[in-house]
Amino acid sequence: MKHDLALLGTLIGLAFLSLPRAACPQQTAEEACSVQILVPGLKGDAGEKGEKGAPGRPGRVGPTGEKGDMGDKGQKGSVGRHGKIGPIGSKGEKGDSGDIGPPGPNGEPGIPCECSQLRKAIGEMDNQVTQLTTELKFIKNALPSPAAVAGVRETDTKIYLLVKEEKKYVDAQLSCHGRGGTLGMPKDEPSNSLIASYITQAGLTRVFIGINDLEKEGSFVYADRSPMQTFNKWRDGEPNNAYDEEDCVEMVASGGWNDVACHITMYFICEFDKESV
Ligand SMILES: [Ca+2]
Ligand SMILES: [Ca+2]
Repeated sequence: MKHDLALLGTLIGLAFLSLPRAACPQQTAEEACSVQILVPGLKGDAGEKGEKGAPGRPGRVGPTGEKGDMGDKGQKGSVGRHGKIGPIGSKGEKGDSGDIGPPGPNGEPGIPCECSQLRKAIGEMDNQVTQLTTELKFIKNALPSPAAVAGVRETDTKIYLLVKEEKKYVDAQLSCHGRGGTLGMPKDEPSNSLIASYITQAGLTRVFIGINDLEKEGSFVYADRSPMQTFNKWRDGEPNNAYDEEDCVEMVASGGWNDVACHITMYFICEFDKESV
């Protein structure tokens, strides 16, 4: 509407200026020309249709729409690649025992023997071993040394036993032999001293030792028949073969030797090799 009014005002102004002054020379301009100015011109013909305009600018972004309905489920995909090997799991519980297997084949036939007698002998030996083991255990635990218990003396190679039974020389030698040894044979100073102290500690004054000249007068040998060497411990004036009957030898508490009659009786010393015990 505003455009239309402005267009109308412009048209009116153009019409007023274009009027010729000669059309009303006798009258004033205001009286003669005001009637004609008020008449509008004829409407022109319609113009040709204009060309199509350029596209308009894009509109503003609209508001977020409502959530649509869930679509249909898609098809199952193909199998994926193998994953990495996982860590080792904890140990499982022990399973149940399996069934008992079938019996094995028969063994080879045994060798015939006097089994009943052997079993009896073995049983007796077992009992003895048990008893000895018990006694030895007691001895080891309760006492300072086996030697002290048994009342013996020992060196690196020998064991000496003082037997407190009064016997003649020959019987004494048999007694020692029955025990696995001989009458004591002092063949050097250490062994002689040991036997002497043994006698002293036992409170004795004399014992038979393994020396004699039974086979040949004046030719003394040891109980193992070995000849006497340079070592000896004869007391002063001995051997004297008194009464022509002294063919055996005693040791007194001091360690000295004296030839005496073989038929008298006294305690005696036995000697054992450790290797043969
Ligand atoms: Ca003699
Ligand atoms: Ca004598």
